Amino acid sequence: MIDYSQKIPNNVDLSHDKRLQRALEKWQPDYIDWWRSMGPTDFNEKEIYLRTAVSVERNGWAQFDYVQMPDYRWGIFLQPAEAGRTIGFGDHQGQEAWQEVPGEYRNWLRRLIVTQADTEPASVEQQRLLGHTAPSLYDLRNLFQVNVEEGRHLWAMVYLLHSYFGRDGREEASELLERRSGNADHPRILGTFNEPCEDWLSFFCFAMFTDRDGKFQLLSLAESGFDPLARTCRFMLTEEAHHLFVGQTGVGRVIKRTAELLAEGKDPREEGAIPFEVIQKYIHFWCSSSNDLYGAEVSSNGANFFRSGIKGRAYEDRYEDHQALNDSYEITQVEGGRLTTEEVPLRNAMNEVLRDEFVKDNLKGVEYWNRIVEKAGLEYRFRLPHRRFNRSIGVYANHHFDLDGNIIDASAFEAKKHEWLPTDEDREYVKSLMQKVTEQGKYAAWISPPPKGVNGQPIDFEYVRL
Ligand code: BYC
Ligand code: FE
Ligand code: FE
Repeated sequence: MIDYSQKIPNNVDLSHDKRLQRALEKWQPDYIDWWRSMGPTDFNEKEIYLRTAVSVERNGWAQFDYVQMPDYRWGIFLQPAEAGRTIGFGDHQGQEAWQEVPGEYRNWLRRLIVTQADTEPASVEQQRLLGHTAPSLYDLRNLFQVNVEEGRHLWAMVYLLHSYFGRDGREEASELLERRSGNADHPRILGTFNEPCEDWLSFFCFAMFTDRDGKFQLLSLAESGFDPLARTCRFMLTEEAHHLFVGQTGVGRVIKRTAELLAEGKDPREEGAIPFEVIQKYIHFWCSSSNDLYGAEVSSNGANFFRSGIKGRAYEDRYEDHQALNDSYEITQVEGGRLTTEEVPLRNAMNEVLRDEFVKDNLKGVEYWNRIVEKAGLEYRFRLPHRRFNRSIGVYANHHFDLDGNIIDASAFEAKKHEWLPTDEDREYVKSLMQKVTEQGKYAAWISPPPKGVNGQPIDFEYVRL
């Protein structure tokens, strides 16, 4: 007999839940196969200094030790239940939170959970080759930490599918291991998760912007009236913070390296570093792609999710009115090639409300980057592209905009595109710098070392035993 509490750390009483055990017994080997074939290549036998969550207590969710990734103890954790929790928004506000899936919302809930779940393995697939070109052992370890935690996020969602959605939940759980990032015939569900992520500047931008979509989607699902989903997402957010840290400080360290060279009067290209303009183009690309992840500006799906109490707003308790029935939201539309504004009922603008929070949070990261540039005594400033720029989803999708959100025609966009988005040459240049550095305490020439190591360890610690 398998000792579940050892193999699968959990706070869902797995050792007494026969149904869940049976479902997981079938799914777990497929997951490991998927990890071995689609997860990080070639590092499965290496010892990595990783953090594992073994309980939800303060001292249990961050245990550090050397582990081989396939032996990582992917656990199932929910934030402890809050006695008497009620639904915080929408038409069911004030009613007792649901411990089982309400029949009338079953399909919507399943779709939201599957969409969330699908992003987790997708990101691992996107990042699978990066281990070969890591700029240091510290960064290599951070990559793998992110990867195993995205794996755990998949477990978290599969737990919900297995426990609450019966047979079709089990089928969805299998399909999560079958879709493939970037595969034309069987792609991942959301756009950004099919984009190649083949160099470390892309990885850092992904962790900055795309994982930040994760943060806000999780925050809004953490408000859900379906209590197991809310509690699952709350615990996932504790891990998400590290992913955002990797993204923001990763880009920051690339900027710092270039800034120091410029301050010494050197040409970054000659020193094997990445020019600011190229970094800025990567920011434009990943930020605009991640803007798409909030869906359409005007969305009846969004309204339904809110009305039914299954997906709220981030930080719902900061709002006074949890009904959102009396207010409207001004959406900028495109009509006859010009920008116009339209008032829509607030409930139909929930995707846009969440995107607002995302943009605000991104701006703090950009300010952090600009402090690095400023400290080096340089004039250059990084920026976000306007949310209308380079969109593939929503009301701006079939139009062209400049970085400030002004509408322009297709030829004007074509003429400027190479200044705004990474060109083939930019990508080739960045890729040419991606040579692995595996000596303890050494860092590639295009990135500055971190100010401190992981879990109080020094920056020249043996984070990966190669
Ligand atoms: N790409 O009403 P609309 C993370 C579809 S990231 C392709 O605008 P709705 C992580 C949409 O499905 C967080 N298709 O959208 C990060 C709909 O299709 P149908 C992920 C898209 O329904 C890094 C149609 O367009 N979490 O955790 O409000 C590493 C128009 O519908 C896209 C979630 O997404 C797109 N970008 O959907 C690892 C939370 N956007 O029905 C992990 C769960 C929209 O017409 N998902 N479509 O066929 C949701 O809350 C919602 O499904 C969405 C918006 C936010 C995606
Ligand atoms: Fe995740
Ligand atoms: Fe993440």
